[in-house]
Amino acid sequence: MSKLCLIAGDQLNMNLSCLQALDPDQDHVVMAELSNETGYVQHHVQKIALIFSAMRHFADRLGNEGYRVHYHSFDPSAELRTFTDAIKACCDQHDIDQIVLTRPGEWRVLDEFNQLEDRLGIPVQILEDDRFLSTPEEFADWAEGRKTLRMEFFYREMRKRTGLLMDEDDQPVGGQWNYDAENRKKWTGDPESSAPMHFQPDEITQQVLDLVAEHFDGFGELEGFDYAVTTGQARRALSHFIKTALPWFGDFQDALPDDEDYLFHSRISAYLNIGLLQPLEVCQAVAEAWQDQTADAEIPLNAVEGYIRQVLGWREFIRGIYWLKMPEYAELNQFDNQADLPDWYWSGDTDMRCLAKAISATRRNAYAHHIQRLMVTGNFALLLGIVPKQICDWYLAVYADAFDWVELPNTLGMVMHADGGLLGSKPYAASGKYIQRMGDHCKHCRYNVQTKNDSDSCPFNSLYWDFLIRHQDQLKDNARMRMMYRNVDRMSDEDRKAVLQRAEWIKQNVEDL
Ligand code: DLZ
Repeated sequence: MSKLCLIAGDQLNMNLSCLQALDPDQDHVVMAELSNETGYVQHHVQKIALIFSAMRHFADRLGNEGYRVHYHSFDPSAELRTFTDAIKACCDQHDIDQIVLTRPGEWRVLDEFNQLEDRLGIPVQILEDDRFLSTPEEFADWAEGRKTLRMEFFYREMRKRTGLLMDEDDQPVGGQWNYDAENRKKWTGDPESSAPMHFQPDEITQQVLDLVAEHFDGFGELEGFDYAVTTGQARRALSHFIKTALPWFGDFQDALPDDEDYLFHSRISAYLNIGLLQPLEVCQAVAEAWQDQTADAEIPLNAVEGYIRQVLGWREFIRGIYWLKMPEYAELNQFDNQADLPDWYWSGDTDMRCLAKAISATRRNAYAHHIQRLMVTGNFALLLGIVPKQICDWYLAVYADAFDWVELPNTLGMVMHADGGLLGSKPYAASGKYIQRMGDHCKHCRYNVQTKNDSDSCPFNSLYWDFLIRHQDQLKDNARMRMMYRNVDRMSDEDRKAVLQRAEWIKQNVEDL
């Protein structure tokens, strides 16, 4: 009699709770490359390659450490398509008396796991995913009785709980919890940008790249794949980021330069989200580098705090919201959006320079940084009024780090404000002026960012006013929107009419922008 555990493609960590519950000498591990998982959205081909290669490397490591691993390589014609099929195949061949799983990253999969016991007639235990620093239950306790859920307060609790960036009197180091106000500088080329560490594909990765090229023709470019695929490599990528980019990460975190894919961003999120790195080790490495000043230049506190806030605060907060509110959360559509996702979100074929650049970088790298996601592709989707499900599926597909628990609240809540403000206190709606302020896309764009009603006006501009006017009833009493609505009130009737007309034209001709 023995146990079986299944390790999904985003659970690749030796400390995973279900692995800890196994006796390697007699129990079984199942891993499977599955058409059901490659097919629920049109994943970026590099995302599939990353997951398959990291899974294969992880399975090898488990094998070397004495585990009995049953690994199913991708076969498009295989009857084995789902997690349930893979588990059942192992149960049919071995005398399994218990199935042990770790909470998956998606409600859909948890639902599948919850049905296993009835389907297979074998007891199933679902353990907490302790790669995270807080559990859904702890988050629910924290959220209980609060009128609004704000990341900042949750983050402070997490700082206290972990002791990260806290002084000996249990106060935040430097006297402030949050240094975000210092993190909004425009970048003009100095200091030189730093690229994330590249990894040359090894034999396993090359086999995966060949397989993906043969069987998948979805979104993005496979050429240039250079992700880390093992924990060892991911740790080197983290050290490289700390040494070469962390000192400037904070200052230029929101910058939007025209020709930089990464600037000082780390590209660590994919490694965290598939399990190659653990959030605590990332935060501790960053905090220690600041304490010991081990980078190429002085690491300021705003950079360190900003980075740790993303991992310890935002990432955990987002996951808490996901498990607190699913499955109803996925259906929310506060603004009753009806517009379809323009086709050029897939091709990048638009004259709007900021969007074309963000999408072409996404096609090349399966990555865009957070301001491209929030204020460029996201902002346009919000202003245009794209159906939340369509834009959420797009984000889930195109980024290597996108899994439902992280992508859905970020897109539906933060980007689209479709949860009515549960997650963010106001919609992140902005005109082209914001994009102009943060970078130099507008200089190279055929649209004029200075105007809003002309035939060559930046589409963000008229759509921005149109968005404010359309949703006035819902948003005008929001304290953080008052200034915007004062500007709406100041508009002449003529101006208002012209802006709405131009916005309507844009909506009718969105595929041709
Ligand atoms: C995203 C993904 C893909 C593309 N392929 C697989 C796969 O073949 N096998 C697997 O175990 N996991 C894969 N994943 C990750 C799963 O979709 C992910 O585990 C669930 O969405 C839960 O987060």
